[in-house]
Amino acid sequence: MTHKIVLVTNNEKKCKELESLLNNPQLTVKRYSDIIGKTLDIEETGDTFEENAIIKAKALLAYPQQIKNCIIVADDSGIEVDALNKEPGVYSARYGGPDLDDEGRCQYLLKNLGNSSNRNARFRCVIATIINQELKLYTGSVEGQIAHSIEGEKGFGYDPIFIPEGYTQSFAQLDYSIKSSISHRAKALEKFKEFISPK
Ligand code: ITT
Repeated sequence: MTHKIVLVTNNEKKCKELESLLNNPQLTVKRYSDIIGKTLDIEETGDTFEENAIIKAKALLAYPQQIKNCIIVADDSGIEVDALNKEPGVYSARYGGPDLDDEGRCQYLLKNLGNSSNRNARFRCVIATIINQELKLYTGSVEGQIAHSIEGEKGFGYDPIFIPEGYTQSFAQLDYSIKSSISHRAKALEKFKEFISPK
């Protein structure tokens, strides 16, 4: 059976990753803005990735005609740094204020971490799906270390300062096939794909 999936995100690079990870002949993947004809400014008021993923997914329920027979998929994700009391966490997209871009947020995190010898960190992802009004959550995480400087140009967000466990280079340096097999998002989506299209 072919499923029609609607992705709820305004982050172009995250959207591309989701599309690539969901690449499967049984899935038709659409962007929510193409389905409802506009973008939404969804306020992420939750204290957890779970709450924010649910807020994003539920925002589309206001468009019942357009989303008829679709599976809604929303992603809330971020990076937790142990020596920064697990910050920025759910505030990853807003870390350091609204004027910073991805590179600025990486620099800000590196400055706050300083020369700390504890550089343990992890990316977390919660995928919220709604199928026929039924909400489900899928989680994934990947452990690693914060680099001492920005390294590499691939990916997005905090990829240039995150070195996944078992590697010596950042997600922004490593071949994308590595991130797409071990990332927080890949792990969460794997569970979702297994649910809708069991092998
Ligand atoms: P949407 O809410 O519209 O999906 P967003 O960018 O605001 O887009 P989040 O609220 O989930 O998304 O914030 C996640 C932030 O965490 C994102 O902006 C990145 O900076 C970071 N992040 C999440 N996944 C990442 C990844 O795979 N690689 C690098 N950084 C990531």
